[in-house]
Amino acid sequence: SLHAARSIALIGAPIEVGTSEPGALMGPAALRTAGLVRALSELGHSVTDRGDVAPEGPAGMRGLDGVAAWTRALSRVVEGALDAGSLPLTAGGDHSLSLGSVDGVLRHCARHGRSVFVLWLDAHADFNTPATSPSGNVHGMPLAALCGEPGFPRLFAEPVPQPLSPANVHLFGLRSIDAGERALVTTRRVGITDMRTIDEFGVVAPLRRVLDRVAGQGAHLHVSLDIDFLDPSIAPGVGTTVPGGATFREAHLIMEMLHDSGLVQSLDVVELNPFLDERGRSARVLVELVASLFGRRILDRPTLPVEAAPIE
Ligand code: 6HN
Ligand code: MN
Ligand code: MN
Ligand code: MN
Repeated sequence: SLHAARSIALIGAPIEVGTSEPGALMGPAALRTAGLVRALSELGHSVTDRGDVAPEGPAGMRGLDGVAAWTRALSRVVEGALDAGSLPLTAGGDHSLSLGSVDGVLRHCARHGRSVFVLWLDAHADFNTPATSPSGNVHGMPLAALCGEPGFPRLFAEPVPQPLSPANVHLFGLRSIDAGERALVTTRRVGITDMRTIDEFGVVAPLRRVLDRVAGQGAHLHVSLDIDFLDPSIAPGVGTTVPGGATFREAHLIMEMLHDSGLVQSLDVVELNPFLDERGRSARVLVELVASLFGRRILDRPTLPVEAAPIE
């Protein structure tokens, strides 16, 4: 393949205290059953399954206190994986797990004087605060907390040395946003490619712009893939389906472009709810997409320029 073999640390995060829909805690198990480790190993990567992380402190609490216990544990494991030269792949679990994974990335990168860029593939903005959230569910809030918005109780073990800059967050696939978070992402100047933009321009041009920016900054690229980014017709196993999502082809091409960029240094795969799935379809789609992000391709050659395309 185009890029060197990686050392990948698979980190299970069976967290569902950030959502009101039970079942996401089965996500890591379903991704393993769908062959995640095998798919990545077959591509030549060295994959270490670190098993499931356990929350630090009293478990089982819903809401922000319960999420804080997971955040601390996950941050430590993700930071440790990066320190060891591995690429952390955090498998959820609801999207509140990104508080921990991105916090670990921020701490690692702060020590290396490196900026962090987050690509958020999601139907939602996940930029609510406790004050704006219509549901109170923490999985709708991680980006606001990571960007240092006020109104959160203490979630992180220590204050983040370098909070995430909203200008270094890009929401891709957005099609459902609450009034309060819409105001917030606008004033904070968060980057956004919504579904309308994708309908008008496709995924290639907007994504290339984002990747050029990341490369220009020399930033660490963290990708957070919420399964509801995909259209529910191909991935029904999620509690927060929104019609009009990315097709398999669009998502697949995004993964191939991310791979070819060589920029991705950490990944979350979140919100898979196997209890709501149909015969493992959604878990299998996610494994397909992750394999493409890590170098699976149809032919072992780069895409040819149009004028060089083979003809019968
Ligand atoms: N997710 N905006 C809604 C809320 O409750 O704050 C939905 C959040 C969904 C969160 O999909 O990760
Ligand atoms: Mn590093
Ligand atoms: Mn999300
Ligand atoms: Mn979502």
